[in-house]
This record gives sequence, C-alpha cells and structure tokens, in this order.
Amino acid sequence: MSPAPAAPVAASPVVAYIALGANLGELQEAVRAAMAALDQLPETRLLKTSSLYLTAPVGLLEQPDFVNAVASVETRLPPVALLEALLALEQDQGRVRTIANAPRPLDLDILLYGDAVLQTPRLTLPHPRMHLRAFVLVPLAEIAPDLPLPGRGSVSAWLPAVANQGIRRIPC
Ligand code: PH2
Ligand code: MG
Ligand code: MG
Repeated sequence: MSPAPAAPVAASPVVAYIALGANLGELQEAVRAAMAALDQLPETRLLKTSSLYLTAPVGLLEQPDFVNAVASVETRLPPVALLEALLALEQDQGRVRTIANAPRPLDLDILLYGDAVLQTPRLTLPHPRMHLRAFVLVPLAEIAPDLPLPGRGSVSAWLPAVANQGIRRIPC
C-alpha cells in the first residue's frame, strides 16, 4: 500500500492572528492552555500572545462575562486546515455546539491569515466583525498596533470606535 499523502502545507509560512475566548468553566486556564496548544499544532509556532482581558458579552447580552485574548502564529497550514485544527482544540476543551452564541469553554477564531481575503461557507477572512469588537481590537492592538486590516486601515485606528465596550486587562 502506498503511504497516505501528506497534509497540504502552504509554500511559505504565513502569520495568522487568532482570537481566543471563554465564558464557561475555568476561563483563564482555558485561554492559557489554548495558547500553549497553538504552539503544538503541526506546521505552526506561536509568535506573540496578548494579555488576558475580562470583557462584557457582545451580541447575546444575557450570558457570563468572557476572558479574551489574541495570539499570533506562524503557520504553513492552509486556512481551512488551521480552522479545523482550532475546532479540534475547542472540542478538546469540552466545547459542544448548541445554539449560536451559547456560553462556551473555548472559542478560537481566525481573525487574519496573512493578507488573505476569503469568503467561503466555512470561513470568512478577515473575520467580518473583528473591527467592531473591543474584545478583539484591544488585545490585538497590544501585540500588533500597526497591523493593517485589509481595506480598513490599521488596528489602532479602529480603537476609538469600540471605546464604549466593557473591557478590562487582567493583571498577570
Ligand atoms: N464571542 C462572541 C459573541 N460575543 N463577547 C465577548 N465579550 N467575547 C467573545 O469572545 C464573544 C462575545 C461570538 O463568538
Ligand atoms: Mg467567536
Ligand atoms: Mg468561533
């Protein structure tokens, strides 16, 4: 029998930004464990991590506060393979998908994958709501303030637009 084909990898490594969030269970532990797990993904290494932040829920308001953070990775996994790896980490942390926006022990969203602009049923890049959310922009500005959001200017330019959203840095 011939060997299984190797998983596809991108020709050159790409820097991707990942939003981490949790609002069910041991929140800080889940986010910290997920950061460490990102470094263990195939073809991937962790570059930078933000502080952890306590954030008020956006969208569905009747749910517990979140712990959020952002990490950057260098990866050769193509975008959908990275997405699948993140969904597997969510499951490892006990996430069971019920209704949209239900409280969750771990949520891992790809914010940016290099400068890729992509719209598929499974994955939209950049993340379509990232520029409207303090729980993404504030930690992202900590690790990459000058990063351009494709077609929208820099991360830090969007901070004033979310200044009314509840977010507090957790001292380490
Ligand atoms: N995630 C959502 C919806 N609302 N609010 C906060 N504060 N943090 C989140 O991670 C979050 C949210 C959908 O994934
Ligand atoms: Mg999310
Ligand atoms: Mg998600």
